[in-house]
Amino acid sequence: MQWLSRHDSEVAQLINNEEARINNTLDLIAAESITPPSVMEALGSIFNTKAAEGYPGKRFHAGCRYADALEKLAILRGKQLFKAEHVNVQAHCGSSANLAVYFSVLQPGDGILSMKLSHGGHLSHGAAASITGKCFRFQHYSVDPETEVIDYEEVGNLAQKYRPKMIVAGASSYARLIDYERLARIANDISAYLLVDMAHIAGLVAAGVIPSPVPYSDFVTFTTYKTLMGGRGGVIISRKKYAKKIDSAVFPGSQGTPALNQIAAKAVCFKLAMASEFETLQKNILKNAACFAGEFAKKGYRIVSGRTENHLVLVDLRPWGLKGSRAESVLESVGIILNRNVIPRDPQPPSVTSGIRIGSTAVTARGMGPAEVVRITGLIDKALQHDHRKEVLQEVSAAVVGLCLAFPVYR
Ligand code: DSN
Repeated sequence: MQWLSRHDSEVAQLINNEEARINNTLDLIAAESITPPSVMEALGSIFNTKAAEGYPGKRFHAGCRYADALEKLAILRGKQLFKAEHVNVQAHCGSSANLAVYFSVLQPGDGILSMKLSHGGHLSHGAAASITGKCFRFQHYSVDPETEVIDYEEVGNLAQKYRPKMIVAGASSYARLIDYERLARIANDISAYLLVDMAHIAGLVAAGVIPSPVPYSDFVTFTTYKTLMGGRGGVIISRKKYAKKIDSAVFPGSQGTPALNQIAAKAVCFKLAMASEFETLQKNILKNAACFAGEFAKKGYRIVSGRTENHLVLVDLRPWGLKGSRAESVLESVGIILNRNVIPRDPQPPSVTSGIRIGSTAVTARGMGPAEVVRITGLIDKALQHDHRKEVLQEVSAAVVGLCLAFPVYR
């Protein structure tokens, strides 16, 4: 940061502080990962300068020779990686990607069926507070009260009852695989579109370690910074027949000039995801998540839906009489960073919650394996069970620092 430290020492200091925080804490936030340095170089590159409204070969600004080549490269790699017919790399984030999909083929006021936010869905799947919920008429499906797995029968019944124009699958706190084939059949029966938001699991899908929604879906959206481990940004995949509608819904429909630095980062991220090391990493993310679930269960916590099949574990703290908000703050005080999370049919409000969400991506990327997962779960349990004993919390903090030193973020 040779320029920044000279021009703005305050911001430079905050960046240094954040780097130290990341190095010295354990990141278990399921929506985070470790951004590769090559991706950060692309994000901070000269492509920040370029205005390039439009698409390669059809821009509203001159000087787009390299911008065009870059965007074409990102699209090509995205298509190869996900075996996609059409890819739009201009969406700024996951929510803008979803908004563009809704507006590409629907009219304001049309019906959409998606997963309930409190059962694992996402704000941009029609929450009342989101613009998506204000523009379209959403109905929501749930998870089964017993199994806590998506109630596909309910999805079918709601689809027949409300005849939505689109069904949305994908979630931000759902630990099980989704039966895309079944959802596609339900959508097909009512001539609805199927959108799968695979933001959380895009890396696992890219590596082929869990099934891909692409063959079954009209549209697939994702972000590049969760399990895919790129920088921040959104991507839309669609069947070729919707390519024009998707591109127009992004630009000029809902965005202006694309962020070419982000597009450069997406191209790098797609290339990194094609490497064999990435597949190994994603397999280890799955193994570590399964290990977290097993360890928490052994210690008497309840695992929502009984297990995990992806990178995250939703832990019900009620068997120990604990609340998510308290757990989140106690754990942050000892250097373990995660988020409180509502569990299905949670008696507590989102500001409190009965659960925590554990993601295995960042610790796996640091090189940690099952032995460290066992250790981390033990430390979490110790901190939560003795949250008023200063000396115990100090002991846990010291152990966290030891683990962080042994597994540096950037080796
Ligand atoms: N979707 C939010 C989450 O899952 O935490 C942030 O990306």
